[in-house]
Amino acid sequence: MDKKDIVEVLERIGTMMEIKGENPFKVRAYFSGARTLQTMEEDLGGVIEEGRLGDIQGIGKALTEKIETLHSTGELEFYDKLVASVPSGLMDLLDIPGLGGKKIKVLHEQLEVDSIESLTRVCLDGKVAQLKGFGEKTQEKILSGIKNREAYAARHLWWKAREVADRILPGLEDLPQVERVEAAGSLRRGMETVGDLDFLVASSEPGPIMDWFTSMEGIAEVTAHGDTKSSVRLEGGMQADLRVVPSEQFFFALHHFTGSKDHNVRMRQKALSMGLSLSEWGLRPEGEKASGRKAGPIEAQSEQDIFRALGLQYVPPALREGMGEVEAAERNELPELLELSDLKGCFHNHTTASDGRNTLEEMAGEADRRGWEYLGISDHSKASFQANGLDEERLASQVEAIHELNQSGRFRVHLFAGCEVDVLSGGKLDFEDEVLDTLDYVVASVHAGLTQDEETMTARFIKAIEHPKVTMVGHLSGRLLLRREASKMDVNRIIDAAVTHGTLLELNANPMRLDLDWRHWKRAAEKGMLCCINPDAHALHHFDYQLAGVNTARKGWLTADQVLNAKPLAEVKDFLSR
Ligand code: DGT
Ligand code: CA
Ligand code: CA
Ligand code: ZN
Repeated sequence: MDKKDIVEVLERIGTMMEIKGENPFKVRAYFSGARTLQTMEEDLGGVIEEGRLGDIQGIGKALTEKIETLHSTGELEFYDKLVASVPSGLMDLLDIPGLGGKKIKVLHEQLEVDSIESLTRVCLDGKVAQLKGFGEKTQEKILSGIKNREAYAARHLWWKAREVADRILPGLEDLPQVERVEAAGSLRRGMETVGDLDFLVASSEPGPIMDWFTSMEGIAEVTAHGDTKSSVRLEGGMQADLRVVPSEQFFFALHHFTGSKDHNVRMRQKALSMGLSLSEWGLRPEGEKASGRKAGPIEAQSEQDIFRALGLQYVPPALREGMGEVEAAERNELPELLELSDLKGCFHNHTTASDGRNTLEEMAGEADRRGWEYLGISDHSKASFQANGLDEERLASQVEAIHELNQSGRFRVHLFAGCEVDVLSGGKLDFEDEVLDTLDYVVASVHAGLTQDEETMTARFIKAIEHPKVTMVGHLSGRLLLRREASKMDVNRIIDAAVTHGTLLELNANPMRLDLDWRHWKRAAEKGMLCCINPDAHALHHFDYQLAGVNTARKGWLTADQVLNAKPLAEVKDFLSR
């Protein structure tokens, strides 16, 4: 078992012991052990091999044995027994924000709560509000948490959906009967969350394809098995549809099942205005079937052919949201969208100095490997103590280390010294101006007090935006897709303030954030705001998130010249020194 999974097991042990009301010191030992392990820089396997695990502060004898057992065998009897002794419905309650082991224990003991259903009931009866340490507000929060959980369960992060689709697509491609295959729907459009997967195949022999699809690995349930259409539910809850069409229909069907519905409606209107009828089966003169006239259907060897037949510029899937793309395509005014290869670096990244998993040197090496021209390092500031935020002294030594690395010529990439500075609750920054003046740039982010009212939150961000040292705001809305709603704020006023003060808003590319949301970017960029796409990397492989960020930027109609980190180093240096 690897370190990440062991950390999770230790945390679950701590929570289950809390629910069972065990000695708080023992409980704490598991949580702090998990945290110690998580932030440990050395390789766990090596430390165990050298018998040094027990020497690490925060990992006692009992924990050492358990970690070693988990590492070597992937199992732990103690854990299995604990799992068996706690009702499984109680562990589901952990998905609800604000509920931890302690509160769950009280709910279980005093109100006999043992599942989401029974919790809903006692909340609706007003019994939770009367418990000591809960109150009306907590009860309301629990109820809205339950509601969100239901809504969230039906959708999946784009990143996850893509991983699943990428496992299924090669299997379909390998079938001899398959002529073409594509994943359509919201996945192809790059939506931040995906309801179900929509596979489309061109073939004249659908039978074996249906059989393969409904018996492939990882299926929990076959919900439909037809001649040309099947649906399955995969382990983990995701649903997938597969349709097989004759190859002459393929691109019409691909366009139709890529959607969105709103886009399709506009396209059909456009076709009708030309006396044509567009559907998943084809494009033909309107009323052809009814009248039996033989004008013949229009052929498409690609989606481009369909748009061309309607006198339209090609609309990339990212833009097919019914937000004016058909009208823009009529006028030949679609933008040339940003591409992943346009990016030349990024600015919001963490190292082991705060809560990242890799050192400054490792991050620089990875940036080199990816051929980036520059890399900004922005570890947390001191107010983010839970993320091991830097104080003035540690920040100063990191800045020095960055300058030395740049001078040493060890890496091709140019490092920018920055910081992700907390915006405190009144809008003040976590560092004084003298400290900020030593940095190349500043990312200002909110990490605490996310539930302030709209006016307070808006004013808080605007104050940070007005600060001359703030280069950009990090993950503005604070949302965690499918887990936490965006904070309340007036985004339009914040965008206006950012434009006025020449401050950027980041597009945080973490697949759980994708924040600022793509729906705002077209308007923001039209007002003259620059975007900056950042992976918020806490490990080397998080640089991959830039792909999700670029998808989101494309959905926001952004072009390369509207994105700071698509600019070459010299221009970026110039920009930052202004
Ligand atoms: P999702 O799965 O909720 O993330 O969103 P989509 O867009 O993948 O929607 P889905 O899977 O229901 O259907 C795939 C596409 O098929 C959709 O984007 C457009 C097309 N489509 C499905 N049902 C209809 C419909 O009733 N009318 C129209 N115009 N198009 C439809
Ligand atoms: Ca879908
Ligand atoms: Ca579907
Ligand atoms: Zn961050």
